[in-house]
Amino acid sequence: MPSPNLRTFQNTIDAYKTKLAEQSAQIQDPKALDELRHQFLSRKRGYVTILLEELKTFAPEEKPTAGQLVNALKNEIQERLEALEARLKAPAKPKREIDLTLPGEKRYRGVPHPIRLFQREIEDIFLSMGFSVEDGPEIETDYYNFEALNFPPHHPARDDWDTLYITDKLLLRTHTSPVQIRVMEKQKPPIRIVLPGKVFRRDVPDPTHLPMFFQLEGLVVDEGITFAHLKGTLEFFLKRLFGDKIKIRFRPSFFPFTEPSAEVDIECLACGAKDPECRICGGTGWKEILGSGMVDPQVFKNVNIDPEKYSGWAFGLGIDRTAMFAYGISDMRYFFENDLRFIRQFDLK
Ligand code: 2NL
Repeated sequence: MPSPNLRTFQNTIDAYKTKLAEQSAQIQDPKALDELRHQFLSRKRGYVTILLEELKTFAPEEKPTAGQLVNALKNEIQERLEALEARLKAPAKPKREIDLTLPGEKRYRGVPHPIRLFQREIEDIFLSMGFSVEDGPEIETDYYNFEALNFPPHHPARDDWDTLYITDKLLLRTHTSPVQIRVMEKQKPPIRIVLPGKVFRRDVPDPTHLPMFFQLEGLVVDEGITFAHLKGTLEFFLKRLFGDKIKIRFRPSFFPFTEPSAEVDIECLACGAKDPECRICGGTGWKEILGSGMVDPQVFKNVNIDPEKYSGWAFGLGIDRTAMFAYGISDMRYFFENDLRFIRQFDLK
């Protein structure tokens, strides 16, 4: 049985512990912490010193127990003081007053590239006419890029489509036409497709040429397809893209894979066909927008479509070139300089 003296001693120590916990919770600054330390640990009048004095009043057999009680208290005080000190030293979290009436921080979320936007505009017009959008490889074989399209090996017509060869037989496609061949090999008429994609030519960059650009080709194959379908569809397309009032003309031309062939011009939007010195149309008042024609029977034979039964037409346009004209951009290289001040102007949604 502990003596009444030891029990009182124990109660006093418990009371100090409670006091320590209560006071620690209130400490906000180093000065208050010093006062707390002084109160508990001061050599002269600190609580621990007083308790150690009291030890003398215990009988020898109770002294070790009483001493352990004081030591435990002393350790607890020291631990708490250290923790408080660490807390006060830790950098204070900056208090940020939030003003809910301020407008939010706008995050820049990125926009589709202008060429992609323009490509989608074109795709949407053809999708609305029942065309579908197809895709194919950018590295092609000589067969798909040239031979199947009626360019025999060493034919001078290949000079206009000079490109980068990977091996003798593999090259970077010079047009999206190889995809049309691939589609016609797999899918029999009726065919109504458009194919957008990257194409490559051995060109030195200047305001109107880049060694890589974007092309979009279209192809329609079915029984009874005539030049009238070509003309009507392309006129509808150009009016949707440039407005109902746009003037359009068809000019005879040549492509190895179409016969007859036609180039399509629209009136110059830069000068309204009024400036004889116009830098965009060269004073002609017309701007070439696309090439087109009736698919050459030889191309149909190459993909096992019977040219006696089926006929079709195709067209091709440069997406970047047309976007330059539509948006009034003077240099094609702006598209690929990645200057966000340029890129961001086009996403108006
Ligand atoms: C242009 C001219 C053109 C075609 C592309 C084509 C494809 C097949 C068969 C027949 Cl598989 N034709 N494509 C036809 C005429 C013109 O592109 O100036 N492109 C930028």
